[in-house]
Amino acid sequence: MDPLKSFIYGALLLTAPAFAQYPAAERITLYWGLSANQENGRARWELTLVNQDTVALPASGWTLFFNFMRPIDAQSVSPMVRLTHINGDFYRLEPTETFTPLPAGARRTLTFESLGPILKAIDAPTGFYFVFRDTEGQALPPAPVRDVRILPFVSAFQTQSHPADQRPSPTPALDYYQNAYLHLLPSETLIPVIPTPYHLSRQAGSCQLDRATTITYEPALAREADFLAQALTPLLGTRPHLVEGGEVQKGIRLQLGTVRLPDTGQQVSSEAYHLLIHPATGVTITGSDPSGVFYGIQTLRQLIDPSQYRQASGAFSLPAVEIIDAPRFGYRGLHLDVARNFQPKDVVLRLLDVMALYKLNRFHFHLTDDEGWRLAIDGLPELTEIGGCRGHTETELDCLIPSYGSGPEAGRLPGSGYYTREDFIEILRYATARHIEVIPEIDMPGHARAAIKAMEARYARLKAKGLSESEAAAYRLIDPADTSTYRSVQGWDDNVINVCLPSTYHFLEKVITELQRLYAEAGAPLRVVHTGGDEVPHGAWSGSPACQALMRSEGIQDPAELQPYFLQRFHQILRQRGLRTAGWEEIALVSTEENHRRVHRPNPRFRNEGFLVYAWNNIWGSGAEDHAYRLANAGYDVVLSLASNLYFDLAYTKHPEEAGLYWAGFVDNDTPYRLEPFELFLGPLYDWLGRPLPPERFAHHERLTPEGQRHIVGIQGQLWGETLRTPDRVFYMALPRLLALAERAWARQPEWSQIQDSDARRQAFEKAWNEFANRLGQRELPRLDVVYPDASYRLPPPGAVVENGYLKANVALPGLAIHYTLDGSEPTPASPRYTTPVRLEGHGEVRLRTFDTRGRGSRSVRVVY
Ligand code: TNX
Repeated sequence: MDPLKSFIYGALLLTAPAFAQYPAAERITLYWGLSANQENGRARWELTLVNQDTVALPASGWTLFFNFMRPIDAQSVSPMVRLTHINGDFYRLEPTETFTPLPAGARRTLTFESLGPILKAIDAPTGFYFVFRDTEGQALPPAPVRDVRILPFVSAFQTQSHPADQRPSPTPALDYYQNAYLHLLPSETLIPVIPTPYHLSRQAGSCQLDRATTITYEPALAREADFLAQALTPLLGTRPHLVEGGEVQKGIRLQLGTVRLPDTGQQVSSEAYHLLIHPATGVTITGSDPSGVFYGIQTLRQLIDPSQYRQASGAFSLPAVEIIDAPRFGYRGLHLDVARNFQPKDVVLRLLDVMALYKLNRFHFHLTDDEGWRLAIDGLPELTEIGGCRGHTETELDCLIPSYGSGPEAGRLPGSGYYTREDFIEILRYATARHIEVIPEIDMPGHARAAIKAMEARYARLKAKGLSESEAAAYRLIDPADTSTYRSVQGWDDNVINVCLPSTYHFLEKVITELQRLYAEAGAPLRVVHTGGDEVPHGAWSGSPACQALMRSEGIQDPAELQPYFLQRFHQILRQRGLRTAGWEEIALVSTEENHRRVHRPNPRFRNEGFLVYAWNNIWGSGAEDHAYRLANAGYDVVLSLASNLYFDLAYTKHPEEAGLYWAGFVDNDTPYRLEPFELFLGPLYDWLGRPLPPERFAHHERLTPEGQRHIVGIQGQLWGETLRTPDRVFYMALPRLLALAERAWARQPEWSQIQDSDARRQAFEKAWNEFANRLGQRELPRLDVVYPDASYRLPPPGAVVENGYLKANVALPGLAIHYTLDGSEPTPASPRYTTPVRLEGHGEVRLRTFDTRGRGSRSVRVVY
């Protein structure tokens, strides 16, 4: 060897130990598969590491991080690795002494047991990444594992959570028979508007609008006129002419005036409208107020047949009708959690568009939680710089740890992200122009980890800069001497703010002040602040010297009493500023022991404080099904946010590939529609496992009193964010369920809910739902295709059977197209369209998918014959 070469070689040898050899993370494949749902309520699963690289995965020097939404029993894990729960849903896996190197090309399977059954691919662990260490023990940059494969759910145990689980998993045949009562209705028989107007009468003829159309409006309606002009522009190919005041010959007229309901003659002073479309006089919208005019405009938009958008002829026609309309409930809400996964501003704006189209008027903006703080607050930059960021971190002084598969790379969607002041003001203005009130939620004292960590980072930064203890700790949210231990529902052991510190209230005042500034700058009304208040883990504050001192001075016996103490102070801060206090049901409940059972009762303490209470936790079979009624009967204003019918983060169905959670059951398109706010106990009733619940089980449940009825102020759909990893997923979960929510929130109490006989009621329900499902399939979903094409709603897969040599297929929303193939290929819109039974010869396989008018397809289903 020549001297130079041997020198280089020697130098390499000397430095080589610092570069331990590891396979590239991109060349490691992980397989995850469910092995069993055990009778003891645990799930068993396997993780297989396949080393596709040419170097072995060594026996030490590496850590594999991942997220998993349930507790894992560390003792159950294969002994060659050690599993540690870090916090929340974040875990670490390291080799033990018994781990032998995994050679190039080899695979190794590890087994795990976690609490709770697993039914879906979406339950698989996510966000895997390696941290390798060099021989000095220095961590190398984190290396994400990109190739993670979920083994298909094919066995019966994988679709059954428990031997008692009665709920069937969807198959093409099951869907076919479940859809059997639905059928395509002639389009001209459908009610042309969602939600159903209070009164609609069709008149003869139609009204033509074209490029010469003028919109005349009263000065107070300039914003509504502008909204209408924008909505009509794509149809006319030009912006219609706007005229303030004055008389017009033909066109659209917007005005304020008295609106009376036709049957009772009752005058409605807010959100009501009268829409008259007349062949001779054109369109007149009279609103009780600008909101009423706005809703008249939205109805007008829906009267335009979606096919007219595609013609783009510069003109369109409207059927002659008279509509007199007013909402049943004043609160018609949608909630969006942007903390668990962040949703960019454009997604929020589009959701607001869709809400407005269907006359929803409250946007409950869940801006903060354990896993993120998403709103910039002037003067507290750490809240978003650290609280709005997730990534690999040892200290959490720079970023929060990963959650929900957000991975090691800080600053990336959807784990990281926040709204700047400008973004938020734009959202507020956009909502206000659509008559939507934005209710901000600052979730406290639990679900507050992002704020806590951000304020700890602030404290550390200011201390390091040499500021005094009191200056540095001015906004601190924890008592550093607190020895309490607890575990929250989502697995956190440090997510509760300390309610005994002056700095906590200082922080609150600061945040509320900044919120008020933002709203004022946007010209948006801030009337209600949602304080969260949900799921405070037992054990919090018990080991805090600051709390012990406060309890002594306030005469508080039990640390659990500190939550109402905090609420009282939060409420005071809000009241002083003229703001209303809202919160999840926990803010108005106390738990007591009755007949050896823990029960929750309305807390008399706050009943006259004007709280707005969101009732949510109503798992059927839990005994808590009447919390909403108890609260309303006790005098609390209640928004029905019930998980069983209105949690849009729950999966539509039990199919393993249908994404979403399912802790309170499944929420299909008709589930929100079935919810009659005044009749929660209409049978037949089933528990969350699908087992029939006899009426005796509800003998002691409270029924809604006439007084209680007045306290049901409305209903709301919830989009919790744990699984909302992309904008498409947000719309998939929101739509079309949001339209059924809107129907229940706005339309009159449905007739079927007032029928006593259960068979007759079922028949009436099926008739009503069939009509509504036709409206979705034939009118509203095709409208979304052209008006808001990015609002990619879920398409239900077809039901199908082969019987007596014929293929028969149907769909849950009549009007959607079904296309099929017989050659094993994936159906496309170019494949034959199914309209009537198809004769099949011999044996083979049919594949079918539902399509929208844009050519977007559903999950494909397969029938073998
Ligand atoms: C319960 S509802 C929660 C949320 C979760 C949701 C998931 C409520 C007040 N708390 O933190 O995201 O379930 O469905």
